[in-house]
Amino acid sequence: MNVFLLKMNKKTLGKRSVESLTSDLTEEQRKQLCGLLGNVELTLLYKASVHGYQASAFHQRCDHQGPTLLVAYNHSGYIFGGYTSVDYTQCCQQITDKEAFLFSFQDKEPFCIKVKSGHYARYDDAGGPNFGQQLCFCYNNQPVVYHQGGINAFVFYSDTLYGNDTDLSECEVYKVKHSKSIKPWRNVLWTADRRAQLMGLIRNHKPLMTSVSRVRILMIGPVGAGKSSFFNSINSIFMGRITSKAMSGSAGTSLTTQFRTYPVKDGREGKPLPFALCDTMGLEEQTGAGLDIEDISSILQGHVPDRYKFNPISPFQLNEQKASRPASLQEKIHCVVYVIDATKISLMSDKLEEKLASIRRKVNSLGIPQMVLMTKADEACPEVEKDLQSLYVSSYIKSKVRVKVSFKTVKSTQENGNKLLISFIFMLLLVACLLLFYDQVYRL
Ligand SMILES: Nc1nc2c(ncn2[C@@H]2O[C@H](COP(=O)(O)OP(=O)(O)OP(=O)(O)O)[C@@H](O)[C@H]2O)c(=O)[nH]1
Ligand SMILES: [Mg+2]
Repeated sequence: MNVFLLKMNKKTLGKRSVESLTSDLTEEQRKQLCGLLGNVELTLLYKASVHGYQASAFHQRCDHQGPTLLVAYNHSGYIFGGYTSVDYTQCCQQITDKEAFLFSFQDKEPFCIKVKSGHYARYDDAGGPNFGQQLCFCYNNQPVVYHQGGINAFVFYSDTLYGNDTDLSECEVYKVKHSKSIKPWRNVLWTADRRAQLMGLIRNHKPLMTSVSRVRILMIGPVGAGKSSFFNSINSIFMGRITSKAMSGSAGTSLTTQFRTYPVKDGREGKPLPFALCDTMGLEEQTGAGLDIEDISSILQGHVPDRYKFNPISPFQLNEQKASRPASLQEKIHCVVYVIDATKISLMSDKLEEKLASIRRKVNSLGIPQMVLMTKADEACPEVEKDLQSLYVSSYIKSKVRVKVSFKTVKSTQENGNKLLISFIFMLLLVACLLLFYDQVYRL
């Protein structure tokens, strides 16, 4: 394992100042964890294998240190823990901390579970560190983690968080220092002028081929990834008010059961814009469930009519009359967008990845341009949730932008209309612009 050295803080650690502690995190893992926190530096304060698993050893090094990140390791290869922005002081009180979160990863990138309201994020006493009094590290001064019910400040399952393996091989606590100089990894001009300019570009866009009056953009993605919400967001922007024409929400299986082609108008009485978003049923990992690959093939070739009800057991059948004539260029799909939930990227099953790969092969074979739209960046990264404009500053989000096809980040709307902030309107426009210009990059 690659290791890196972190110097102990001389002032706070008194006699032990000559010692240097070695973190068990690889450089890559450290970067990923820093990404969850924005632009920060981590300094290792406490390492249980060196200082002992006793609560007193933990408090001696970690009290009054400001924000800290606890990182635990178990024998099943899970690296998990939590962040708190509030000092440990042994005040014997419940701690409210809206910024607290739990995280976990095993090989892939970390996922993050934010505290529900912030209340009861920790109980601060002379015992070992705990989150919500639900997840207690170094419980009873032993190398174990203990999960107890009761206060549900965090919603998590012990199998996904640490594979139900309660024995710790290490426990570390880092001081988290927020750095002021933040350099974005993508430059975006967050101004109203720029937004108006982008909207103008969309309104005046002319597809390259005269036989095509509007670009048909197909959204494909796992159940609940945010396909329908993305359309609602784009539609809301141009209608100038919150709309929820496409049904969206959370359910075990796809809420969208019909193929829908949604044209977008420039305001209530406005003229149709030169694009339409096509919404599909969500993908599921099992065969015979969710959107079928054969259905996608028929959609791409322009055979599937609007409002066709998907049947995962029996894919779309073209009637003989229609089969005899190929669909026109206007009816075909001109661009495919894979809608992927940022919070689930690292949890995506191999089967679902395989399904996506075979869809990509099909889309490639038809020469249709494709891109990935990453949703729920706010849920994936606490920094982005606090301030959407930090999207292109977040190294965590950057680490997710690594797919082979062009990967564009976006925050789409939630049912809660008042969250339609100027900043994410801006991002949606940016993405919409990119989608529209694909047909100029690749001929239709
Ligand atoms: N926080 C957050 N929530 C989102 C975002 N995009 C979508 N959601 C929420 O995610 C849930 C699922 O969104 P949908 O738009 O219904 O997802 P879908 O891909 O159409 O799902 P199916 O049709 O069921 O396959 C809804 O509750 C949305 O409000 C986002 O960017 N951030
Ligand atoms: Mg949907």
